[in-house]
Amino acid sequence: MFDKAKLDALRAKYTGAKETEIAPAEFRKALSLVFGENYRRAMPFAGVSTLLDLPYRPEAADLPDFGDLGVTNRAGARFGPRAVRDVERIGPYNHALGVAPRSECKAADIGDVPLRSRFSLDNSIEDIAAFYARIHKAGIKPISVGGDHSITYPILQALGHDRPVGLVHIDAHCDTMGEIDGSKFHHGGPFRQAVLAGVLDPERTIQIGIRGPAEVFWGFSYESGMTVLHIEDVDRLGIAHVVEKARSVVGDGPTYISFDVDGLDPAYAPGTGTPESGGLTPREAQAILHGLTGIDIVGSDVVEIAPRYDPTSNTAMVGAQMLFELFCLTVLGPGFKKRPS
Ligand SMILES: [Mn+2]
Repeated sequence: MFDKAKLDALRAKYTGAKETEIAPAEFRKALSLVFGENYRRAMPFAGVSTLLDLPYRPEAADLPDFGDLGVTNRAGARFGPRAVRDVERIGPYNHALGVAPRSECKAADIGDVPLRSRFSLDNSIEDIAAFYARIHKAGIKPISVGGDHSITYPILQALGHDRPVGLVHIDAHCDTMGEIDGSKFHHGGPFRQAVLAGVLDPERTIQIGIRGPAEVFWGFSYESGMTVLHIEDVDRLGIAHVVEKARSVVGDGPTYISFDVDGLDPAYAPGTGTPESGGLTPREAQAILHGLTGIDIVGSDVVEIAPRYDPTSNTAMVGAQMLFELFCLTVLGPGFKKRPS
């Protein structure tokens, strides 16, 4: 039978109370983000959509989205950022990592990278590199939404300029191909270009979830010394050992995380340009990311969300969730300068 004294105590505590005052201490920061200064909860369906509901501050550095001139097959990733901005109710608190990242840092949606021409991939690569060079110089750790995977090369050009970075790369594809149709810039080759440019350390690079028929193009991964975990390796090792392997490959140095949604099985993320059956589940991907807490993340991205191939919008939702996980990992990294309170 329900105890009367216990009921009275619950009534005394909860009647007319503000969640921000009575919740367990670890939730209070997150709750104050939810309720704001006036103790009014914002309506998730109202207002202007931004990435992870962050304030929109394009003037802050002039987080980005992009075109999809670099795709080899189905286009549409240019609509990825808009679809991710439309996703509501991700965060603010991450139970697995015990953090509400927005209360640990200054973060904003800084808008889209201004591109000179929608028709020139080469110009766009230069524009992205210049944009991220400014961000990097300002000490900002960018978390980006593509766009197709060709964006990651110019981002790495900027972030790896001073010293090559390490990489945790979740994807169905190694993306270390060479030229196609006379262009070395495309979504199948950013990591070859980044190694050749001296901005990515292949010995500190791990690629996870690899599968599909394009394997014959990825010899560069092996020859340069990258660690390649095919989906069968993930099954064989189990997630805990995948995490252990990833941590030992990237070590303590500066590390970038690149998350292609096609690393996930198309059952969960069909809205992408080059889907491959037999992929990771979102839970496996989250478990891998959660295992990376404490590594020194200098930047990250979620790419290849092409919403038009997914009328359910699940791809954008799972992409936004991964973006949130990356945001949490970023503020839990050793190189992160927490906001003075
Ligand atoms: Mn891919």
